[in-house]
Amino acid sequence: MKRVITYGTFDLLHYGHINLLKRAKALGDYLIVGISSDKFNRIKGKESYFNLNERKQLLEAIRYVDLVIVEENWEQKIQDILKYEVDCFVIGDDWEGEFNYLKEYCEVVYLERTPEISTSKIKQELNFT
Ligand code: C2G
Repeated sequence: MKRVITYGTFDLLHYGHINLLKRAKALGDYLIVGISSDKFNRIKGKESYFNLNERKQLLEAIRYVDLVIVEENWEQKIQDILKYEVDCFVIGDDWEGEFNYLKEYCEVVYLERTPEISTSKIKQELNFT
């Protein structure tokens, strides 16, 4: 069984997120998603509309997602990859090159972002600051 992992905040879940998760799952048989905690979001400089539990509930309802774990920091990826015996790390190409250090442990794939949609765009258009 080929195990894939990805990470993100996944706030205000939208079709760009779903496109990423769908393609990530297609690269293997089992998809793990590391969802950023509210505390880690602040470290990333993000303020999510939905809190961790609300975002986790949404992600767990997606047919492509097999397991959701919590992402607490930048450093946990290697231990996650080892712990869950991950074969492939996937993330959007807005992160192109940032996670090449993981190539020592698994495949690293950067997938094209879905154009025209983002959580920040949704917030701006709905005047949510
Ligand atoms: N994404 C996408 N297309 C969009 C928007 C997002 O493909 N239009 C992808 C991103 O590239 C990312 C995933 O969806 O792979 C989740 O996006 P975010 O929630 O913005 O995640 P981010 O804040 O980039 O967190 O340690 C990694 C970080 O936690 C990644």
